Amino acid sequence: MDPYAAQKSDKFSFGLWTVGNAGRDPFGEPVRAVQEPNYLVRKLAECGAYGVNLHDNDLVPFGASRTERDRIVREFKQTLKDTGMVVPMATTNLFTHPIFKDGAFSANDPKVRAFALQKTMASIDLGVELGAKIYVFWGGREGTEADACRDPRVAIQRTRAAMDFLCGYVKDQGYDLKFALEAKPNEPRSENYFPTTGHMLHFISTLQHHEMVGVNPEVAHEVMAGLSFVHTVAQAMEANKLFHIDLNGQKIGRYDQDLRFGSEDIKGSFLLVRLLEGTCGGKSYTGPKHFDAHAYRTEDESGVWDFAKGCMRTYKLLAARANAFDSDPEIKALIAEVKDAHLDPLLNASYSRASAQALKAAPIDATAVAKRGLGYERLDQLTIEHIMGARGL
Ligand code: DIG
Ligand code: MN
Ligand code: MN
Repeated sequence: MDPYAAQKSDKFSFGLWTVGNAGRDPFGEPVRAVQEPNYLVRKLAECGAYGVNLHDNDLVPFGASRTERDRIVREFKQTLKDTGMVVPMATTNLFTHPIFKDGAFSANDPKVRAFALQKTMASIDLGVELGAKIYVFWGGREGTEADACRDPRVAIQRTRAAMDFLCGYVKDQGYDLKFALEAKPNEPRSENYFPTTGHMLHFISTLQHHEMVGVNPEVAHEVMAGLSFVHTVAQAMEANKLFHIDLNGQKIGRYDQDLRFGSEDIKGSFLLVRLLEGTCGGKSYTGPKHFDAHAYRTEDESGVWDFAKGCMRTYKLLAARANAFDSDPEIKALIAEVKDAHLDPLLNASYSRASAQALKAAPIDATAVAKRGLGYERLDQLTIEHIMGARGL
């Protein structure tokens, strides 16, 4: 039995649009057949996946009648039942139809903003009907080219109004659903509002129902912004706002590549899995591990399933190495908390005049402290050796 084969208990999920990606890009036509959603679900189940995510129109074509929509949903529910797959997350496609060419919630035309709310409410109904507990908002076209087209503050206010309204809708419907906001710095718009997860974390704090809203950080999107994805996720976890996550690979300084997880920046991927699995101490992430990625355009259908299995297998390989890493006595010694019996009580207590006086008077020999080596070269060399299998497993 392959110890790194995916199991449902791993909670790996894929969007229909990921393994269903037909290979179209801005410079070329599709290279693969468009697969039917029920077929994709069955194949994902065979690969050991736990869940499948979807935009409304990944399953129900834009403009479908209610009867057609209900037939499609009925068949899809049967496939979920037959395969034991679940729908952990749903989202709205607010970027393909030309009506969204100037954005959705932040668009200048009130008809567009109203249509976006209408479409999102129907899509939330669909997601809840399929069992989704998380609802993602990726503002793909919420942005600008001609930046004078609207005051960015108005875009923020319109988005806040939409979020507050939709949270109100979820509460009014009595849905057990949380929102997860996904940031991206640009593409397809020249500049996107709320470009990073950090911007989203602040924005959430300004919402009427902020308690039901978290983030869905994506590796590629934070890397596009030149940021550390591990630090992004750590801040979201520390704020108890990591409601979902989009895992993939990305080379820095390029368009949104949505590559197979772990195929780029193996050390960053290792440190991310270590953080999510909690082997480094602290709370682990227990939500669905979603791969928002797709196979290279060079691949046929068998390459798509190589891609899907590769995402999950790499995650499990890195999780095993993270366990070995944090069980390694030398690592433990290198990263052990530095203790100081006199200063710790002062540093860990909240402010008091006494502690301020004591800190002012504390005898600290700056020259001696500055001479102390931290051992990080050894630590990082051992990190590389664990990742390369030269140490640990
Ligand atoms: C792209 O990174 C976005 C869309 O695919 C979707 O809205 C969201 C959900 O993972 N990610
Ligand atoms: Mn992406
Ligand atoms: Mn994504």
